[in-house]
Amino acid sequence: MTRLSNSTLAQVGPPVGLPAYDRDLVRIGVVHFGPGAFHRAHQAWYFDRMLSRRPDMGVCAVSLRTPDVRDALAPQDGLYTLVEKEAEPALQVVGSILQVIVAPEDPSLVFRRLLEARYVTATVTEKGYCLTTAGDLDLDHADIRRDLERREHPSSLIGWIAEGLSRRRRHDLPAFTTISCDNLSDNGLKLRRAVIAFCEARGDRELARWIESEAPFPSSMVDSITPATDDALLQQVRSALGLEDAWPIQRERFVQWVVEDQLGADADLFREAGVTVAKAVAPFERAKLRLLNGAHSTLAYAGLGLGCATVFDAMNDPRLAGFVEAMMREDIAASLDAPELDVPEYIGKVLARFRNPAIVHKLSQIAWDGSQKLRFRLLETIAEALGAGRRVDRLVVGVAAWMRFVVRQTRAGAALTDPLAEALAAVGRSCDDGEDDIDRFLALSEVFPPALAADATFRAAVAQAYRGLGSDPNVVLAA
Ligand code: CS2
Repeated sequence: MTRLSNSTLAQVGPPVGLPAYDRDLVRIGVVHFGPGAFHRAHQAWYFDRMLSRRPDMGVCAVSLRTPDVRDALAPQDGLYTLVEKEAEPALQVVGSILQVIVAPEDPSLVFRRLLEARYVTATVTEKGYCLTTAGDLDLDHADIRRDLERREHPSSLIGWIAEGLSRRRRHDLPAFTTISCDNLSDNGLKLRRAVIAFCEARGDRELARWIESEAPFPSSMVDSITPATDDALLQQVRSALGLEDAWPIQRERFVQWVVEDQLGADADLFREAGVTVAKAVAPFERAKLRLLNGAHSTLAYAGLGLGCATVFDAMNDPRLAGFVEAMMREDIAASLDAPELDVPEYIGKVLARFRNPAIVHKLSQIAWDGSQKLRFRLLETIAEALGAGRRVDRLVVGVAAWMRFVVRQTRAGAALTDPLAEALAAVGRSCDDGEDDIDRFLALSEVFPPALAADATFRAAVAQAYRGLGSDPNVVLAA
């Protein structure tokens, strides 16, 4: 079958949507690190909308390691199909990605693009920020140590941004604006601090000061449920387009991007494309991370333990659905200070999105990288609840279910997708379902901040949930 590309695009017609601008006129204005499915479902779609108004928001996507996105998109001139999975699906060809570079293959080209771009965006997942549990740059991280030695060939997002900004300064160019689009609390602040700490660690004080005063790092909250591409999607796109698309993307129709107002004259451009430009992003970010992602991870680990495969399945199990709703409405809501948000209504909408029958969102996908996700999704909420003297018995269930998940996977000889996989497997192997299991997990300082790990109330609550999940999950979920 013929491949989707610039030269075959004219064969595609309604109901499939097409780029509403002349692609020949588009110029690169954005360098994006980490062009996984989420970027292509979310930011690339927003930039596509901006291109109808201004041709200088084209995207150069940089893959930090693997060539698979480049290999799929290069023969398609960067074009791909985005499918909104609803009762009435909508298909659209997105044209904002002009180029995909595999960074290790051509670092000098990445640096050239960083001199041209006004925006740098990133979806490198939680682990890509190389942070300690205190939220500071981990100077012992292997990638950071390597990048401090070799400026010309960075391997981490932090190394790329620091050296990219350094070159702009040397060329007398203004700093680019860097927007983190990952699910971390205060993502812009943390990224900015990490880049500055990196510059200081390599002895570049002046650059650090220049970044402090000149380089914007707005925080941002991103949201749209994006299940991995599957065969059903490939088929659906093939028959709708009459063309082969090697890597279409699917997501729900709901999509939200809240960016802190450090966009200067471009704020209106972002707004017109549907972005919420806000003075403070933290209230949106916390609500989303704690309610949606916290519930997701809880459903994933507890649901997999009960034999569910997808979020939809888990929401059809009244025990899980009831538990997660109570946790959101009673425990997580109490931790939010978001006067501009109608929290009960927001919770209702999130739960309705989880029940979308057109979305096949695998719990095993959400279960990836638990060691990195738990902190932002559950542990910060738990630490605050403990500080305020609120109950934590429901909030810890996702944490205990994660421990059970690690033990189960290890016993089954199944690989864990997690940057700490080796350490987790070692813990999993030494577990015997007794009390000591909890201490083995809590000793993982990359996961649990020391003060939380040492908190007796926390430990007792996790131990109780862990025991309960092993003996009678119904009792735990009825809490
Ligand atoms: C999910 C998120 O995979 C996961 O961990 O919780 O990807 C979630 O679907 C998005 O954050 C929704 O915006």
